[in-house]
Amino acid sequence: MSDRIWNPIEHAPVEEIQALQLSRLIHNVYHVYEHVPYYRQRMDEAGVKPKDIKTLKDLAKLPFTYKQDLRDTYPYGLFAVPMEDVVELHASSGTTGKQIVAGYTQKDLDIWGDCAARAIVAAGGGPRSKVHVSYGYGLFTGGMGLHYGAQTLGAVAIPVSSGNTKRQVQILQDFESDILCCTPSYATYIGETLRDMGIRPDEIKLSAGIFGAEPWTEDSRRNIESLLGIKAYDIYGLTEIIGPGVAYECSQQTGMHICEDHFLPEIIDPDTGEVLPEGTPGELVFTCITKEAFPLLRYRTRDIATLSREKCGCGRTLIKMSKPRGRTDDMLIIRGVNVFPSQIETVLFQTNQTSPHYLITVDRVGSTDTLDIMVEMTPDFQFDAVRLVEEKQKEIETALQSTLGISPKVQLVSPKTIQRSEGKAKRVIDKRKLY
Ligand code: DLL
Repeated sequence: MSDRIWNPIEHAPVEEIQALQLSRLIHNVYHVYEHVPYYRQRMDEAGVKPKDIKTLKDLAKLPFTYKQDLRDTYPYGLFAVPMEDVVELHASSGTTGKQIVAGYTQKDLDIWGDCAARAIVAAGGGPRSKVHVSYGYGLFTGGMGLHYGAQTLGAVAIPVSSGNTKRQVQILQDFESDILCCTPSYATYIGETLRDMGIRPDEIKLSAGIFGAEPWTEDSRRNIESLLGIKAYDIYGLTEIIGPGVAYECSQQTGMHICEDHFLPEIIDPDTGEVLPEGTPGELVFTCITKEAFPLLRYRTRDIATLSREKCGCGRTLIKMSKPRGRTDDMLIIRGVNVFPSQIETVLFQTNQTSPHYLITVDRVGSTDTLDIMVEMTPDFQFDAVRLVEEKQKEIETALQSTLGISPKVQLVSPKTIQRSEGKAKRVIDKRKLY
């Protein structure tokens, strides 16, 4: 049986979607060329004019846009409409350098609301839902994005924002919210707080959660589902493209449908820039084909994923992306070996008596990289039995060594030692970058 959908485009034949994409792409390439001097110059340098874009394949002729381009034109240099048409700004801080500023016209906000509404409906929501939004409000796009989604649907948006976790639980109980939106790490924290407060999942009315803004594993999904007694759905997005709702998960929970009627996806080889065939992992690149204020062309996200047009059991025809495996810049290279934090998380979930809370520290001693992992244990773990502690440490080190191909040093710590996150979790300290 097909899922309920919000926008008929979600079920449209692929040819119809592609025809729409082409006409929108052509229109937006002209819009950008005519209104953004920076893009005009880049396209002129690349020897490509708007009239050269005749098919979807011609997209590959356009130059890429990099995060650095956004920094070089900070704050408004890539806006394609006069400031009087901009009605909202958002920004993402990032860890280094200037922040990225994104502008929206009213039409852009309407598109955003529509995309986020699709995500809420895909998670089983509708006009009667009460959507508890614990993503941060402010310049971060998480709060406002899901808020607009809920209101577009005619549902109730509850703008709780993040923080004050006991109060979150109280509001969940009293307001009888049925959909929770926050990062997966905050969902875990809220679930643990519920448990610590002695409240059973069936004592709250939540049925689903829409979690994204950071990578999370299938084990983490199962953990959140059991802590909160809900079905947990993934949602993807980035400030530069629109915010949450670029892609969202359906009942099948096997990847996220991209709102490709607004954002054209490509997968490229991050080293050569070559477009890769469907199913091959590579860097996700997006082109905005309907946005007015800040329409990026071929934006390099640095997220690693795959695309698939395989028929989806939910009935949607929109192309799917896999869960991003993490950003190319999240990948740690330790002693020449590529390591993603999610690989460490998977091992910890497979080990008894460990919690999903960990902190990775990478450093360099002499010319050798070191990898230290602090792992929080569950309350039933007996720290006073020295032999048990040593055995457990060894067990985790061996499992990590066989998964990662390098040997880490593991330190076990007692419950609640590692700071919980109310937004995007910070699980890695790379001291090598500080030297
Ligand atoms: O994180 C937008 C967002 C808010 C998405 C709420 C989903 C929910 P930024 O702060 O600009 O925007 O960060 C964007 O976060 O390039 C990915 O690396 C990562 N990311 C976002 N969603 C997911 C996800 C928001 N579902 C960056 N899985 C992106 C893995 C994600 N990584």
